Amino acid sequence: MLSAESAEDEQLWQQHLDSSIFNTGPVIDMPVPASFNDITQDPSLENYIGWVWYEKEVLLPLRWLQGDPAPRVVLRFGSAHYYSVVWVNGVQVVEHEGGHLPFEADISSVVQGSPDPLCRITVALNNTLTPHTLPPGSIQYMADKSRYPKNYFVQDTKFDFFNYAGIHRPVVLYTTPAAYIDDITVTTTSSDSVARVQYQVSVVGSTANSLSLSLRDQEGKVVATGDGAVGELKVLNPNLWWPYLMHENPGYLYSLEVKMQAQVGEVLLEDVYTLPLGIRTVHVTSTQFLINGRPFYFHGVNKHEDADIRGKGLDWPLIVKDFNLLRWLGANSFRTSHYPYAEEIMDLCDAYGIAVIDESPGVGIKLPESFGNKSLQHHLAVMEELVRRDKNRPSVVMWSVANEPASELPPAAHYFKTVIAHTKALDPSRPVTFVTDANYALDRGAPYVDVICVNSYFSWYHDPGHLEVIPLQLTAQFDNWYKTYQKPIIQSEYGADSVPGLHSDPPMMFTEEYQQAMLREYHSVLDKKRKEYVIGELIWNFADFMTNQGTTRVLGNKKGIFTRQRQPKAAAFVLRDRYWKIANESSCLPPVITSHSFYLK
Ligand code: GCB
Repeated sequence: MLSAESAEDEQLWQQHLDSSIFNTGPVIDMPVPASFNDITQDPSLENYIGWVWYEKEVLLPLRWLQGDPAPRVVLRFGSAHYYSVVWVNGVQVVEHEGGHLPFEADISSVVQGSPDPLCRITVALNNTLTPHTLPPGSIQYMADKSRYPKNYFVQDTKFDFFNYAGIHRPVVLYTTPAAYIDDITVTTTSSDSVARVQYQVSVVGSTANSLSLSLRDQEGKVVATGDGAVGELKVLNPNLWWPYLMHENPGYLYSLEVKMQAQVGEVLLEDVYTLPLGIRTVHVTSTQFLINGRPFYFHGVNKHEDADIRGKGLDWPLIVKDFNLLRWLGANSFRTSHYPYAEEIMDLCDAYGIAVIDESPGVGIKLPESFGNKSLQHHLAVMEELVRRDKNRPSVVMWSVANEPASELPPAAHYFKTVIAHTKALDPSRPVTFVTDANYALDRGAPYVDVICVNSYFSWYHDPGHLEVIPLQLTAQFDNWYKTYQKPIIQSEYGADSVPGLHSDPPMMFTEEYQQAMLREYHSVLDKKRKEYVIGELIWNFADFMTNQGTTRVLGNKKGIFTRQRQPKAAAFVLRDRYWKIANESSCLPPVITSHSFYLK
């Protein structure tokens, strides 16, 4: 990887493309996937803002380059932060705005033109955020020469996590036939003894094609078949997809095998795609969230993609550890605060039955310019990418379009009305929310959402140190929102920082005891309100995470109930007792099971 001074340096750009970047300047080894920030000892790379370049040479199998018709060769990025331009053998193949979501390029014409199987992939990434990106940001130039060096600038953002950048998720090369299955959409409905799976398949590269579908259960038995691009499969006595702790066999997934045959010239092409499929329904009433017709209470967490060294880079051991911790905790859900998580994480949510509130990267939308048409159009495009990626996932039970925007600004009403309506049009099968700060008494997004998600930090940012105000203030918060909108409410964030190993009794801020005491105060109110219209509680945060440096952050945000290295703080045990207790009360499993034996089962 090599960093360039500025995008204007066209000569340098051309040199990077004409031959390997090894010929153009100093280059360092950079792992993929990973954030580049914490890989070296160089503080200027840690806080680097601007262009970085990656290069990789690969040898393609010869059979990818030949044939009549030759296969379609695709280069796919799981995500890269934030603005990416990609070249293959010096030819630009794709550009993409925004991190957290995949993008790909058909590179067939580039690689098949040359007899040489060597393929040089060059990527230029820029992590600069503007008022129109998601998340938004702005560059502040410090012109005062008596206080700052020449050309000094900082990236200003209004969100509370370190702005890691790099190629964060796997990059793969794959092939399809020249005619291929481009997209599948499924939705499911069910009654007690029969489920219906509506499907829609789109094929690219041929109009003369036939499609056949078969649905297999976990034993491999075919339980329904269909054909054509649009249709319905009927499943008798279905095994429904249930969230973790709501059923003894949560996360039941069928496999939908879609087979396409297409005549292209003289050749019959075949493409097969297998989609994991969960059968479940989601409904919202004025007081409840129903999964498969049963009331569902979110007892879960907010997370971040964040870890030592790799930053936001995908890390399988960490992912699996986190799911083990979630299940240890008795958590049945999480919110992908504050951006879409890796597909690998979402796959495990589907398989383990962890319900997900799938959040867009609409975090820190605070500047007035960020509510204009340019930003709005980008937000709509990002929702399209997110829905296209995650629409078939049973674990995704709700979309969240944003976190704590400055919704007190007048243009916020039109902005969020449009984003929410667009999301509902893209996916009428799921509720949509928008996460608000409890202080925004006048919330311009709330009239359009299905569920109110509210964040509050009583006794922390407000009345710091005064745990005794929580019952009154939290009760008022719930009553006010419910009275105004008559919609179910999730406490989508609450929390307190604790530095592991710091103790005091009586509890004082930043100690483990204070974090525990704050939880207990919140829980006493939540226990009353969950009998009425509160449908969930998500702790802020699952684990400590890195932020920008600041006077309120001690090596990052310490509101985790686990440390950044995934060791439990005292609060984790409070939450664990509570979540197992709630699970045992509300589950359809026999009520005799105690939390511990339930866990060991
Ligand atoms: C919030 C934000 C979250 C922060 C958290 C905090 O309201 O949604 O991103 O990290 O508060 O700890 O300040």
